[in-house]
Amino acid sequence: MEYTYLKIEEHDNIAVMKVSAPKTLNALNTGVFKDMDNYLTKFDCNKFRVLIVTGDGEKSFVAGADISEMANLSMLEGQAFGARGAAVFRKLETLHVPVIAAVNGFALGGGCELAMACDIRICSENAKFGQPEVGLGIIPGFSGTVRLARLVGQGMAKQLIYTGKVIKADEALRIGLVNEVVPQAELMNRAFELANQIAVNAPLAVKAAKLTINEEYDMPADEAIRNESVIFGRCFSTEDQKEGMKAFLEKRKPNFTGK
Ligand code: CO8
Repeated sequence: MEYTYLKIEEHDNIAVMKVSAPKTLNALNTGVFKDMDNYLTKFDCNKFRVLIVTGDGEKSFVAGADISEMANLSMLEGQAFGARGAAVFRKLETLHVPVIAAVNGFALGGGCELAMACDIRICSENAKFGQPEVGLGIIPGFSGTVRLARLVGQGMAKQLIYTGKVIKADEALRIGLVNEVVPQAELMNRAFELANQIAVNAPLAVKAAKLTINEEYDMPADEAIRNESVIFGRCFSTEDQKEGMKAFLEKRKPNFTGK
């Protein structure tokens, strides 16, 4: 399928989804969401074990929602636009394989929200993060108020959202918004290195770990602990569990098939 606003690369079992809207520093418009939704809907989680999300070019990951598209929205249109973006980001967050954001520049507003919907965030030294929405008369609308507070704590999230301040990569690392900062030239190599470290593991176990961690976030501790036991038990019905443990005992590398 051809996409207007995405560049897709597929390497063996790792896929790369690059947001590409060069005239607006990869800002998120209706077309970007349509392309993302289509790609994620048809994404083959049996074939690919990791998805990497990045932005086209060296300057910007995603510079937010497209301000020219939002400028004249009515209240109901604003709600619909926010809900559309939030639904696509939720689809990414709940995709059955891990998603790595390789943040290669500006990650502002909807760009920061896109990165936060990914499982793991790494960034280049020139990356900048922020939720500048209140300076435009709106609030984060693609679940930024939800995910930023969960990632960095309410106090820091409130400070960032109320001030709209843009922070550099080292500050994003300090507050836990990103896991690693690397030189720009190394960013995609590092993303692939991480993706490969994930891809060698049992795909059903990785998927189960992702869904379990996501699900348990909102559960009371006792329920979460019970939930983990049930999903842990289910792993013993997979061929990959048999293969993983057999390979260990036979002192060889496992050959996981995702069954
Ligand atoms: N939307 C539309 N166009 C944009 C955007 C954007 N978010 N960001 C950049 N552009 C355009 C610029 O207008 C410019 O276009 P042109 O060449 O036609 O003038 C081009 O991209 C290049 O940008 P600049 O010349 O401004 O480049 P600089 O290097 O000088 O500055 C910045 C880069 C700092 C990233 C600057 O462009 C900027 O501040 N951009 C806006 C960042 C921002 O405020 N993002 C948040 C938007 S709000 C949001 O994301 C809300 C999400 C929730 C929505 C809920 C729905 C209701």
